[in-house]
Amino acid sequence: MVIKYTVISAVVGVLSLVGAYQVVPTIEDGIPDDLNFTTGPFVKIGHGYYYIETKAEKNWFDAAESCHRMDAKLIAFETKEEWDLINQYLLNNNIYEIYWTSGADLANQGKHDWFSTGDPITLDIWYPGEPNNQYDNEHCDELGDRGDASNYNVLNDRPCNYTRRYICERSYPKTASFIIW
Ligand SMILES: *[C@@H]1O[C@H](CO)[C@@H](O)[C@H](O)[C@H]1NC(C)=O
Ligand SMILES: *[C@@H]1O[C@H](CO)[C@@H](O)[C@H](O)[C@H]1NC(C)=O
Ligand SMILES: [Ca+2]
Ligand SMILES: [Ca+2]
Repeated sequence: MVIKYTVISAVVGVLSLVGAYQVVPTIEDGIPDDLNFTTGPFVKIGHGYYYIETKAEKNWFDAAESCHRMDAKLIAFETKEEWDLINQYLLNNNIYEIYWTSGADLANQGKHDWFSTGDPITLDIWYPGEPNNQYDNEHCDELGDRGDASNYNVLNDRPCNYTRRYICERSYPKTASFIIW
C-alpha cells in the first residue's frame, strides 16, 4: 500500500512540476464496473469480497495464515445482513460445509470476539446452548449447518486444532484516481 501511494505521489509530483496541469485526486468506494478489474478468487457477496475454501481443511491458526497470505482475514459477521447474504450464497451454490470464522475467545476466555477486527460478537447467531466451551477446550468459532428453521449456518465454539474449511474476507476496495486538467 505504502509503495503504491508513493508511486502515485511521485507521479502527481512530477505532473505538478510541469505547472500547466491542475491535478485533482479522488478516492471512491468500490471498483467501477467499467474498469474490468477481476477480484478472483474473491467473490463479491453483497458489499463484501470473500474467499470460500472448498477443499483444504486446516486448523484455525493455519486457516488464518492462509487468509493473511491472500491479504485477507478470516470472516467476521458484523451485521445480520452480512450473515444473511453469506448463508444465501452458500445455499444457492449448494455448499454445505463447516468453516472457520475469525470468532474466538483466545484473547479473553469466555468473551468471544471477531479476532480479525477486535469487536465483540454481538449477533445472536449461535447454535442454541453455544458457545459451551466443551471439555474446557473450545476457543475457536466455526460456522456450520445445524438445520435451524431457515437452514442457516450458525456458530459453535470448537477446539482450535480441529481442521475445517474456512472463509476469508477482504477489506472493501477503494478506487484512487486523479484528474489531470
Ligand atoms: C476484460 O478483460 C478480459 C481479460 O483481460 C478481456 O478478455 C475482456 O475482453 C475485457 N473486457 C473489456 C470490456 O474490456
Ligand atoms: C487437539 O489438541 C488436543 C489437546 O492438546 C489433543 O488431545 C487432540 O488430539 C488434538 N486434536 C487434533 C485433531 O489435533
Ligand atoms: Ca465482515
Ligand atoms: Ca461448542
